[in-house]
Amino acid sequence: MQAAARSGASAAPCEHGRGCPTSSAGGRQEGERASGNAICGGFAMASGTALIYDEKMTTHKLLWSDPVCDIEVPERLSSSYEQLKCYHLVERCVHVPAREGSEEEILLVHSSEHLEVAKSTQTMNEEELKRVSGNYDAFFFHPNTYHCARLAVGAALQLVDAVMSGKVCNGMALVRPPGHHSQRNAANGFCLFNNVAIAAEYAKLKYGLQRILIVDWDVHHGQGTQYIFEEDPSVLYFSWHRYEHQEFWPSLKESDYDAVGLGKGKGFNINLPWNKIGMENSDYLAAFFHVLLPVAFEFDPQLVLVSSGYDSGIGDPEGQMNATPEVFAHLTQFLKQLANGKLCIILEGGYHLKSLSESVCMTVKTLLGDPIPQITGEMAPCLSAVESIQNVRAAHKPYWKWLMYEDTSFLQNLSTKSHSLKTASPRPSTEHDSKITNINETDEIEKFLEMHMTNVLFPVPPIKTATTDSKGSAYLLPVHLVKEIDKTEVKVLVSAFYADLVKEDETLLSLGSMLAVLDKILKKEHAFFWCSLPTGTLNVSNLQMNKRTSEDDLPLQKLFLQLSYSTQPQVCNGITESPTAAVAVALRHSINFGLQRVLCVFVGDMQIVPNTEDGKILIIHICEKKQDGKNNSKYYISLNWKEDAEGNDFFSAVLGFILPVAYSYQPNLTVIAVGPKRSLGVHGISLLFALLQGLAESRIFALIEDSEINLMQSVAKILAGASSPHFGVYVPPTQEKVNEIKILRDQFQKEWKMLQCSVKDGISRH
Ligand code: Q9C
Ligand code: ZN
Repeated sequence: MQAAARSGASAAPCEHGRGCPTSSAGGRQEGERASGNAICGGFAMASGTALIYDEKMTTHKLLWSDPVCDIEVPERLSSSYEQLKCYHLVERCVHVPAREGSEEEILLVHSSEHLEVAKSTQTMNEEELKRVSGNYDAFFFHPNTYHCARLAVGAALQLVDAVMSGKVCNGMALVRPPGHHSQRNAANGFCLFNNVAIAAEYAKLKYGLQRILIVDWDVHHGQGTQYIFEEDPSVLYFSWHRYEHQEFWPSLKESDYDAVGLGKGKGFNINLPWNKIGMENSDYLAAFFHVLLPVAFEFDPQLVLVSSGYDSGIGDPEGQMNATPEVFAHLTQFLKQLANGKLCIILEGGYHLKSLSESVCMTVKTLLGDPIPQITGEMAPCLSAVESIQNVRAAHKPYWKWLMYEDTSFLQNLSTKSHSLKTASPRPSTEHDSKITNINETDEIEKFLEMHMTNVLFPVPPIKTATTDSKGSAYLLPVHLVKEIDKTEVKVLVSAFYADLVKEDETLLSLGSMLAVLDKILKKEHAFFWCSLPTGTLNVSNLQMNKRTSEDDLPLQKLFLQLSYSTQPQVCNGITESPTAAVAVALRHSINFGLQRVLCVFVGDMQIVPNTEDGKILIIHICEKKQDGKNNSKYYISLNWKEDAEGNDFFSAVLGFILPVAYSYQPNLTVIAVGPKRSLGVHGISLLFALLQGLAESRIFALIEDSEINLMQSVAKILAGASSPHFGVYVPPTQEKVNEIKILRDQFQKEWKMLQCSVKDGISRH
C-alpha cells in the first residue's frame, strides 16, 4: 500500500477564483487518500494516478528575442499545475518525484555527440548559447537547459516505472523541454532529448515489453519519434498533425499518410495529416474511431505512451485548431481501455496557457476516473478530415487485418488542394502583424474557455456505481448498494404508467429494484437530505441562500450545505438484474422524467420493442438474426452479430458503427440491456460498456437478465472504474461481418455523420 505524498493545501482558496468550480470535484475526495493500490474482489490491482511535476523545469527559458521560440515559456508548466491545484486534482494524485535521466538512459536514443553538445552548454555565456542554438531548427539553450532536459527524461522514466511496477495504474508527467521533435543527433522544435522515445526504449529494456503504442496528439508531427522507430515493429507510432500539404512546419514529405514505416517496421508508423486548420472535436473523434483505435486494439499494446501536446486544442497560436478541452477527456478515456489501463501521458506542446491548462486538467480528471463531460460541437467530421482518414486507411490496408475487407481506396483529388490555390493570401503577413492580431484572439479564447468550462464541467456524483441487493451483489465490489423501494411504494410509482406490466408480484419487485437505481442516476436527490434533517429545523421560508443565518443556527447552515450539495446527482451509473421487460419501463421512465435522448443498446432477444418514432429513444439491437416485423430506421437499428468463438471480433462493430452512431446522437443517458439468447460473450459486452462511458456524462444504466456472475462482475468493475479491462483475444472480423458494417454505414452515414470514413457519398461538415 502506497501512502500519498500530498502537495498543495486542499483548504487554500483558489487564486483563480471564478475560473475554478471547486465544487465540481464533489465531496468524494474529502478524506479519501490518494493511494496507489486497491483491493477488489480479493485481488490487489493497480489503481491510482501518478502526477509528476518539478518546478525546476521552469528554469529553462529563452534569454534573447526570438519570435519563433518565444511561445515555449516556463508558465506553460506552472499554470497547468496551478489549474490542477484549483480543481483539487493534485491532492487526488500520487505524487511521484522527477529524477535526472542518466547518460546511459539518454544514449538509448541519442548519439554521444548530441549528449556532449548538450552537456557543454551548461557553462556557456549568452553569446555562446545563442551560437549553439543557431545550429538547430527552432531551439534555444539556457545554462539550465541540460539539467531540465535530464529531469524531463527522468520524469518520463519515473512515470513508466510507477505504472509498470503497479504502484499506480496510470499517470501524467508535466515536463519541459518537450521531446518529440528531437532526433538521435539533433535538437529541434523546442525539444532537446526525446522523452517519450527514451521512455519506450527504457520500457522495452527494463520490462521486456514487445509492444508499445505511442499516441502523439500534439498538433506537430513528431518526426523525431518517427525517425527513431520507423524500422521498429515493437513500437507503433501514431501522429496526427497540421500539414496543409506540406506547407506547415516541419514541412516534410515523410509526414504524409504514405510514410507507413520501413523494413520490419512497415505498418507501424501511422501519420494522419490535417490539410486544413480549424479541426474540431468531431474530427479528432473520427480519427480515433476509424483509424487509431481499431489499429490499437489489433496491435494490443502492453503499454501506451502519449506524446501529449495540447497545441491541437482551441486557441493555440501554432495549431489554429478548434478542439475544446473536454475532447482530451474522451481521447484519454479511450486510451485507458488499452494495455490493461497502463497509460503514461507526457507533456509536449501547448502554447495557449488557458487552453493548455484546462486540457491538462481534463486529462488528469479522466485518468482519475471522474465521469466524462459531454462532448460539444457538431458531431460530423469535416470533408478534409474524412479525406485524410480515407487516405491513411488506404495506406495501411496491406498491414492490418481489420482493414483487409474494407473497400477503402486512395483519394487523389483532395478538396483542400484546389481550394488553397484559389484563396492564396494576397499579402503575406509579417511575424509582427500576426502577433498583434493574435493577442486579441488569445484574450477572446480565454474568455470563451472560462465560460465553456463552467458549462461543460459538472459535479462528480459521490457514488460511482449503484446496484440493489440481489443474489450476485456480494460479488460486485466496489459498487454501492441502494435500498430497494418498498413494494407498495413501487406500485404507486409504477402503476400510473405501467399498469400493464405489473400484474405479477415478482415483476413488480424487480421493477422496484430497477427503478430505485435508475432514479438515483436520473434525479438530483433532494428528498434524501430532507429526510435526514433533525426535526424542527425545516423552515422553508428561511431557505434562501442570500438570507443570513445566526451563528447558533448551525443546523440550518448545515442544511444549506446539504442543499447545495444535494443538487448533485447521487450516482453516476448503475447495474440491476432485471427481466428484459424492465427495459421498456426504464426507457419510458427516463423519457417521462424529461430526458430528450436515451440510447439503448440491447443485446439478445427483445420481447417488447419500444416506440422510437419521436427520436427520444435510439435503439441499437445486437442479435444473431434480424427479428421479423421490425425494419431498420433512423432510431431502430438492428446489428446482426454473433461473436466469434475463438476470441473477440466485436471491436470493429463497436468502433466502426456503434460508437460513431452513439456520438452522433449525443444521448443524455445510455441504457445497456442484456437479454436472453445474447449473441455476445462477456468480452464483447464488456467492450460495449467500456467504450460507451464517454457519452451522457458517463451515465450508464445496465439491465442484465438472469446473468452469470461473471458478466455482472465484469460490468461492475468497468463501471466502477476499478479494474483494468480485459476484452479477450483480438480476432479480425470476417468478410461477411465487415460487409454487415459496410451496409449499415452506407445506410446511415447521412443521418449519423460520425460514421463517415470515406468521401463517396457522405455529407460532411464543411
Ligand atoms: N518557421 C512542440 O510543440 N515552429 N514544438 C518553427 C519555423 C516550431 C513546436 C517555425 C514549433 C515547434 C513541442
Ligand atoms: Zn507541438
